[in-house]
Amino acid sequence: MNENEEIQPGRILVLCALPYTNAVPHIGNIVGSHLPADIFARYCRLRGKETLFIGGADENGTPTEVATIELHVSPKQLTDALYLIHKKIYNWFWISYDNFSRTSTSTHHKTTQEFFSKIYENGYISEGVLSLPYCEHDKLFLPDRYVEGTCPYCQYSKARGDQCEQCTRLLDPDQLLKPRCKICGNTPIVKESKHLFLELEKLIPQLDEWIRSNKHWRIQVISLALGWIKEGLKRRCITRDLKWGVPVPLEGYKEKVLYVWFDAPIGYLSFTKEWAETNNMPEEWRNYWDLEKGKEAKIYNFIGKDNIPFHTIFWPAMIMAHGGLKLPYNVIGLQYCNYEGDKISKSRSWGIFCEKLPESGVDSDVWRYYLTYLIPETKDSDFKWEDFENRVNSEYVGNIGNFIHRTSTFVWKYLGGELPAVQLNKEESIVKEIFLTKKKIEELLDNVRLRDALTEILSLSDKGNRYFQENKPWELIKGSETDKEKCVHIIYVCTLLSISLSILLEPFIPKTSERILNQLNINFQEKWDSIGHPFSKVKHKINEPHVLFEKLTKEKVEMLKATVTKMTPLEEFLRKEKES
Ligand code: B3M
Ligand code: ZN
Repeated sequence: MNENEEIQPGRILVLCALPYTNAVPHIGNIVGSHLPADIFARYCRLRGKETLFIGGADENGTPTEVATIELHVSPKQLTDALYLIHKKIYNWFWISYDNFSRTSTSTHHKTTQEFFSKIYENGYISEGVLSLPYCEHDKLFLPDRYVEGTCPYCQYSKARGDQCEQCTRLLDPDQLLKPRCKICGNTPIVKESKHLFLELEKLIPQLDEWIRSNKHWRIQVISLALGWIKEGLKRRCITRDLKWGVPVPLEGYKEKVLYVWFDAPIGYLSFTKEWAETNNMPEEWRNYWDLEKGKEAKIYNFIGKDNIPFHTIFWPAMIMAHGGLKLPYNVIGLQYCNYEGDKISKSRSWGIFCEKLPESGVDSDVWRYYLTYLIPETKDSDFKWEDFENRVNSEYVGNIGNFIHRTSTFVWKYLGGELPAVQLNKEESIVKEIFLTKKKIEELLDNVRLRDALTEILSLSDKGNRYFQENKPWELIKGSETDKEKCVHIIYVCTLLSISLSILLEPFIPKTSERILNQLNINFQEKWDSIGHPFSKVKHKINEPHVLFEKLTKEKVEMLKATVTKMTPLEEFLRKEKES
């Protein structure tokens, strides 16, 4: 990424990939999109930007239908139950969505159908007949995810009809070698069906130019995108022989629905519209999406690497075909997060599954802290229990927690909870460090380099601990008047540093940041700009300090391991849902 990228004036729209609600989220889903998107959105708000953070459930298409066939429930029953579970988990993690909606809402259906009609009128949709895999046993056309087989490019044997998970290439079901029906395993026959296609070829020059112009994108995202263009884009089928989804608003196709990857990205737009309507500003969405009204706005997409082709080619092509709407400014394609050295897998129950986290007795910020290190920004990452325990105990509690706690308890115990206003020397090295770190963090976060930013904060806190240790305020307080004065000065600086740290940490551990500021009795209007500046002109009283950072004991970790690595079968959720 371009190192000189700086957040400019104008609105920011942060979009997180819409999770399929056909399963409960695991830790990889949090680390791979919701958490990084949230950290970035919180940072933008802190910087005083008008920021909107949008997400929602991707409820349509074969992923949902496959799950319902296996579970013997209707798509509505399944998605209703899972929507609530997803929402509860993101709330628990303090993922600060302004709107977390679902693709089954009427606004979404309406927006999608209008979008389709516009592209159709603009001449980017053509008709064709497809020879599709049809399962005679299940009496069903088998589009995308119903068919599995061998990838013609990389020979991966479990490629899906829409995409190969191994080489990430987009596929059509008829390209698969040795196709099988996902439901019964039989070899499908081929049957003809009329379908609609998005004319991607027409947009190649425009797409190519646009991708190349995005110099600030991560290199792996650009090269993947350009690679697909080089391979040649073919028109892509956008209708499916399914019942669950957004009906195609065109004569002759009304029995079919739109392809899930056609309607899902439109969710970004429809959920923004919904947010605007709910807040009684029905036109406000234009300030983010409209080419004219939203000129200054920037759209950031946070997605997993398998979603890169859809967000750098397919969705941008839809936007181009539609006209009048803004393209993403940055597509942050994240790699995968593994669990103890192996790919997270629901079928093998390998990973950390989020449904039990809220009741696990460990604060969400503890998870957020560690998970930030696992955000797979440039390469795959790996959750390891030992690393989790070490980082939490030595860094989160031992470094940051220790500094903040020793400072506030000192104020409380030795200074009666009060700090007089102090003449601050900006040249003092530790004060200079605060400003330097703030500047570095701005640079990093403007460029969405989240992990490095957290490391910088940690290093500032480390300097704070050393400053405290070297100046020995606990000795000074017992000394002469001059010593006492020096002690007050040092503790004032440490309090200033505590405040600065908690503001810098806000995007990462928002709940704890709030608690620290409450404890220190700080209530700034412009938090970010206050960093490093004297926090009081008169005597300042803090509130009684409580322990905000607690070490993880071995027993606690064992207990966690025993609960959160077990996946609750979906049947159980659906049963509970019915009972309540
Ligand atoms: N639901 C894929 C996924 O969950 C898909 C993302 C849609 S973003 C518009 O990985
Ligand atoms: Zn079958």
